[in-house]
Amino acid sequence: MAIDYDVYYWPTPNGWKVTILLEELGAPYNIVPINIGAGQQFEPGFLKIAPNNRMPALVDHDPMGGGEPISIFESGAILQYLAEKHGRFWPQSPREKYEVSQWLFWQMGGLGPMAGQAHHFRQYANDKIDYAIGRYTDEVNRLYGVMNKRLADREFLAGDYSIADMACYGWVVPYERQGQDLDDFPNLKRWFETLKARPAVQRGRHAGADLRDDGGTMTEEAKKILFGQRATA
Ligand SMILES: N[C@@H](CCC(=O)N[C@@H](CS)C(=O)NCC(=O)O)C(=O)O
Repeated sequence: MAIDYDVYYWPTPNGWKVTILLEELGAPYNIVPINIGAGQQFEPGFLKIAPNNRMPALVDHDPMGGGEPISIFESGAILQYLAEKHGRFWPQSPREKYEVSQWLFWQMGGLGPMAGQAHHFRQYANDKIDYAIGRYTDEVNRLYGVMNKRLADREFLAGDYSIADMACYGWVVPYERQGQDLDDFPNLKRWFETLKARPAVQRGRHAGADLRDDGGTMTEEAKKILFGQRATA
């Protein structure tokens, strides 16, 4: 059977979203490794499909609507595309559709970027700047609180289990690195354990784990590639 999907990927929270969804869908995929610590996100072939030099990106060789292969960057858009194409994990009636969308965008615009900055200032920055560490640790704490309240009277973030849950999960996995304690957020902890127990989530979360041999640390060389990027001509 031909494999429709190429996932341009490195095993990080934004990458896991896509592999978790594909695993949940039972849709076979090829991983095209984009080693961001080695600068592969700047290769011209990749920039053609992902002009923001960030992974993940998806190429669908059997696209919705037919025709030439479709390429998509931005993990939220990839989740929407796959969920819509397969008709799962993103109900399309207006009320339910936008209930999921708002939590998906909340992750894309809030939890992901803030937790990313928390990782940056807490782990990666060579200068440990108290103000920046406090700012992003507090903001992640606030966002965890938002999820915790939301989950007080429901199992999932937006109706049934959906792409909104899949998008958020990977960003809660490294909660300790974000300076958070899940015992402070019992509803969030229960949700986290529910997702963690799903075999597809486990497979997606560990997809391509063998690509990384750095044990989650970052070399000085990788830092030079990843940090201090400016506009190119
Ligand atoms: N909003 C983007 C963010 C993607 C993103 O930040 N990817 C990181 C890894 S998690 C990356 O590719 N970084 C490469 C770089 O900084 O050059 C998405 O969700 O797809």
